[in-house]
Amino acid sequence: MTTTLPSGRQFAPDFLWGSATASYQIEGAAHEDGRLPSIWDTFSRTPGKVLNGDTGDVAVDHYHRVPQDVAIMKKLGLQAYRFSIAWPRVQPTGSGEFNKLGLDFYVDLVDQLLAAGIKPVVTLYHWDLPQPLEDEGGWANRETAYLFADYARKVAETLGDKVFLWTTLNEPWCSAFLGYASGVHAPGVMDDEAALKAVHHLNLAHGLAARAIKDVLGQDTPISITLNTHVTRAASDAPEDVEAKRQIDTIANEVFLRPVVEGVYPPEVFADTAHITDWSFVQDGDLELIQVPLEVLGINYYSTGRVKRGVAAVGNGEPGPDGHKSAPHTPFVGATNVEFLPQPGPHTAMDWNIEPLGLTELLLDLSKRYPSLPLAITENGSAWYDTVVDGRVHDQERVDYLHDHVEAVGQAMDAGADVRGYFVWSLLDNFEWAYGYDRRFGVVHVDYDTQVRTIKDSGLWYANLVATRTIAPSTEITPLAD
Ligand code: IFM
Repeated sequence: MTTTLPSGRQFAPDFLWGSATASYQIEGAAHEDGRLPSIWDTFSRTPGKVLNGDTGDVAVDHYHRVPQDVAIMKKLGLQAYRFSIAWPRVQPTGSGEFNKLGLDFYVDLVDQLLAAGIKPVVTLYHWDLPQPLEDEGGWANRETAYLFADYARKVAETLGDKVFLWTTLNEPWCSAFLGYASGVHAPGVMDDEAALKAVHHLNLAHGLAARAIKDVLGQDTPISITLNTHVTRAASDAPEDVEAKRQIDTIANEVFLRPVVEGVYPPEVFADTAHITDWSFVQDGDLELIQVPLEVLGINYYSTGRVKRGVAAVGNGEPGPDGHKSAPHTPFVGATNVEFLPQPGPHTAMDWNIEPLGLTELLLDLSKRYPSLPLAITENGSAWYDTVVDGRVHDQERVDYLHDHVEAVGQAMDAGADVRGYFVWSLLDNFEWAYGYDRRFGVVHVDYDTQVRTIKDSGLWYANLVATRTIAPSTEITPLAD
């Protein structure tokens, strides 16, 4: 791949540059200091669920390497670090007692970040639900939303105003539909009604947690949620293809966006899913609780999708709009007879198509719909099969990808989108869920045998972007000063 968009753009000094990770993907120490299993510990141990039988037991050992990893962030010049808190580390069974050692780990991480001049951006839930809660029905059980708010309250009391931005949930679409409909993510359930209940209980959990945090830290406390808002196009202008796209938009985007931002469910979702449920699990007053003013809406963007009206109600095994291959049991619940078409290349190692201007389109669409809601790119990046050669990782494809996507953000801002920051996914190579350690997303390479970290060319290029606020040509890789 080469770049397709121009270089040279300069960003304003108040635009925030960071990187992102998630607890189960990097921490390891799965059985230490009181942490108990999450649904991902269980799922990854279930034969056939994760490539090569990989687990997050050790991951990239971040739990034992915080000083080293914060030093790398400082060397890269990062202004902010988005990480998630492992619920089963701070409240091992998901209810009742909290674990001081688990909480201390995050207090220490936040203190080290602040000492390095890096703003902590906390995500409270990035998919590692305590297993005992799943045993009671997980996100299909309303009680999980209330327990999540208790946990959020405790974390807010513990970390206080040291946190720059609180994000309740990461990509609830994945939690609900990959977890409970297609079953390709933990907990591996395939039950469409459970998935729709999970949607509502995740939305409710967001609202209750946001209110708990504000209750503890004050009404002005900055709150966000991160959505992997899908960019889907209709294969043609034919009404049936346009309707196929509408169905995907509804179940992938609108069921989260509309309650969270507007306090309503899209009416179409009730008709689309009437054969599955009557939505009686939505109780009076829930939508008021879900809608909480957001400081910023977090957007994770990787690729695009294209759909047409098909003949089958199941996925076709091709990459879907967020890049996840559609499973035999579709995660797009209620979008009956919709077929995802293969997207033209280039593709990353995940087989996800690369289309930077899809990001421009998404940001503009959201900012037109919600002009007073600022946006941030909370994840963007690409996976490749990187190798270290003579102490360097020449990941030119990733540099090209970042170059074009950062420029795509700039183009959206030129056209009026209010975008406040960009977080590259990911800081470190890590456990990529059902793909295990096979594909690498980091701008820092990790040798999984020795845990040695090597800043890739993409990390060097990104450090230059952060330092200069200017998009250098992707061929310009400037070494870091020691
Ligand atoms: O690794 C994931 C991350 O946990 C959530 N967003 C997508 C990334 C790449 O698949």
